[in-house]
Amino acid sequence: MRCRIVGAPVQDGAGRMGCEMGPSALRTAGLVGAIAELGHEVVDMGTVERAMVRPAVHGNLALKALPEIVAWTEALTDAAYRASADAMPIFLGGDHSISAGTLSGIARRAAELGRPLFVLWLDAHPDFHTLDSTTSGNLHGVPLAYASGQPGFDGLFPDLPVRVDPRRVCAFGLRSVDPAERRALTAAGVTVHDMRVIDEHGAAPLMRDFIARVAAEGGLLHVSLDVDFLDPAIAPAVGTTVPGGATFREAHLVMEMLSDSGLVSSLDLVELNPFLDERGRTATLLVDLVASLMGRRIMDRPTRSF
Ligand code: B3U
Ligand code: MN
Ligand code: MN
Repeated sequence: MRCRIVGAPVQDGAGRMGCEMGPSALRTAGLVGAIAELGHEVVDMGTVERAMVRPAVHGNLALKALPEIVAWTEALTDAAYRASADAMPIFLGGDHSISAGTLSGIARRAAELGRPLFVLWLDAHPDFHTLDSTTSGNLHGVPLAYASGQPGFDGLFPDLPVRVDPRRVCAFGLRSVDPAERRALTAAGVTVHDMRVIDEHGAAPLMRDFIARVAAEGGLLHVSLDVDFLDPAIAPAVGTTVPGGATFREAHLVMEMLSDSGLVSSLDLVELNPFLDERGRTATLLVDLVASLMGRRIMDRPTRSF
């Protein structure tokens, strides 16, 4: 596999500062080496620069840093489209607002390749607010709604070249969903495997079904991994901790199953706030999860052969 590392040091979409340091922490934790060690070709493409900021106004006065996030989305859409030309891009956030751009660029690429794009959204939150429905005003709460063509972004966010079909999105690990998001997720047809569902059925059968669906349609799969998908006890370096997250073993299993599938074509690593970390343990865990996704195994065989 060919990988491209793309730094996206965005922090204006989160409620507190620090995600800007995410790409540095992931590099310091050895991301590039961990991927190369598994036999992949990996090139660190460096850091995306924000586009020029233009004034942007919206009636929702709670919105924070709208012109900045619009400018980042513009730059990241372009970067994601280019980086996905002949390789698997790994985007280092940065808060989750980066996915407005990464998804939009990847969706354009998938459409050009004539492949349906599926999205696995690993997160405590669905990030399915519109500019009108968000009450916190933090724009890391809107990227999935924007990229899947929900209304109200027109004329402010960049025009979407191609939208992500929300019926091909699986939100996995949710446990903090606002009422407006709940309604919109259902109306849009997003598959929601919230923590209740995961507890009842187990992560493995749910993942197996989703992977089978992607494979059956010959799809590409974009994985968006928010640090708060993980339980805060194992991943403290995030501004929005929500108890009851994925365990170490669940998270690695998800990554290993994705690896076995061979379907993952792009990845976001988002919301790492190194200022809140404990001696780099969250950054290190993320690197280990990426290694599992890229083929690191306990024994030298895929689990599915048993
Ligand atoms: N839904 C809330 C909380 C939130 C969303 N994403 C994160 N937090 N990381 C909001 O602010 O929109
Ligand atoms: Mn998120
Ligand atoms: Mn989250």
